Amino acid sequence: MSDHTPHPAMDAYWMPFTANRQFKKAPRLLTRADGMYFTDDKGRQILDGIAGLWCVNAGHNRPKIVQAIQQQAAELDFAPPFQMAHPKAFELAERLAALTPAGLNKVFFTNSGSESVETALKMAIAYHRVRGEGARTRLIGRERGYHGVNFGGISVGGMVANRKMFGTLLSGVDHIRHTHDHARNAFSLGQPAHGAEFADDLERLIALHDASTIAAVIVEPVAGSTGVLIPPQGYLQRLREICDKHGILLIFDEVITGFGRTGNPFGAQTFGVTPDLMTVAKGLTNGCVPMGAVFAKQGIHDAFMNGPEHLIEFFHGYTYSAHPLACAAALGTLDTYADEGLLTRAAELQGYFAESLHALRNEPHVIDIRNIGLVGGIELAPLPGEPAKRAFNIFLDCYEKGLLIRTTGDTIALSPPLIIERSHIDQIVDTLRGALKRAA
Ligand code: PXG
Ligand code: PLP
Repeated sequence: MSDHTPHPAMDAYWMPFTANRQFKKAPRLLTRADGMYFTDDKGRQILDGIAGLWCVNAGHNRPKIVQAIQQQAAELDFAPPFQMAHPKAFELAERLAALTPAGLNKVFFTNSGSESVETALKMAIAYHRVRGEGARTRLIGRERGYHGVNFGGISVGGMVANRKMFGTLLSGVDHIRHTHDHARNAFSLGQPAHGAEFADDLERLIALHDASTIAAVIVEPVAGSTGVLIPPQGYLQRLREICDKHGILLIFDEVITGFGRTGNPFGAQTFGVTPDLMTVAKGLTNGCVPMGAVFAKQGIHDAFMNGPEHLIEFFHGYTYSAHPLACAAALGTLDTYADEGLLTRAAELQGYFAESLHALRNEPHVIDIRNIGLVGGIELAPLPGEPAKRAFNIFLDCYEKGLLIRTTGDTIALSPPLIIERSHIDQIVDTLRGALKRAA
């Protein structure tokens, strides 16, 4: 924790989703983390307002997770996951199946949210095929959706910057409209009242393509990366009903909403709608070791278990699926969540969090505030002709003042570790208030 950590050479590292040239002129380097705080290379404490990147749900440097990883590295560093296994993979799958909504009791491991999405999309198409409905190959995403950065994920995703540079993407993909309705829903507390009918847009695509060609619909219960869009009341129920009516699988991408973010273990439970497949990552290991997973309904899994027993049923998997270090980290994480009641803590704090955020509604530039559980979005009017710049300037200002937030376009996103106390919420809101007042 020295205040003179030298800057390393910065030429070689091509940074992901980063303004590389700007960053390297004024680097922001984190060197340690504990609880709710990072320490930067100058020894300053930075309050973590976004759980790292929506993933460190139990806060940083948690003893049970650290010890689990250390012990695992010395005991079994790697075990091949194809035609072989290690005990913790099974233990973790059982523990997870006990947390998921009823019916989602099969667990397939990956190494990230992006890989979970590819896995779920492939499972959906293959499921229909093994049942003799091989014409169901179309995938339906949603405008303003984020499903990671691999080709399947950006194809069903709906963020233009993530798509436009990469050619024609997957064929046979279409999108329902997004759920954002600023005119009717601005400054809603929790779930907006208007917009259940946006789900009916799926009927439009079914009328165009015919249900017999559609494998699955994938949506985030709460759209995170695109600026914290909360599902209107009744919207997810309606989507579920339409999928059921037409034999289409419903996939919830819970990479952000999973592991306590909305006040229950999963968003599916908060919103009372159970998908057929569910993708997770991030909070699964508290961000400590990369890991993702897909939860599948029993019937989806069972549909594959038909041919001769010596044959592989699903031709898919990763070298690092169920990696021992990741399994150990996940078990330590689930223990920590359970010990401290973290998977429902957002439900206890959401009232105070919402009230505190909404108190910013009359500050300069604020045009909307959105919240659910311990996730919040504050949308700003853009600087004329310079979209995203005002929010980015506020991000830089907050960092100077010791607070890490995230911005997407002109929306500020907050998703603090679930160990947060009211005093930290006050610090976040006070820092933001100052930055909004100073902002051009
Ligand atoms: N699905 C969803 C819903 C996500 O939020 C992914 C898939 C991809 O996960 P990986 O582990 O491959 O990154 C995500 C990831 C942001 C931001 O700025 C959000 C994510 C990742 C990076 C930045 O909001 N979410
Ligand atoms: N590329 C090559 C040449 C490989 O041999 C492999 C895996 O064996 C992969 C890519 C995929 O790597 P992973 O299983 O880590 O996703």
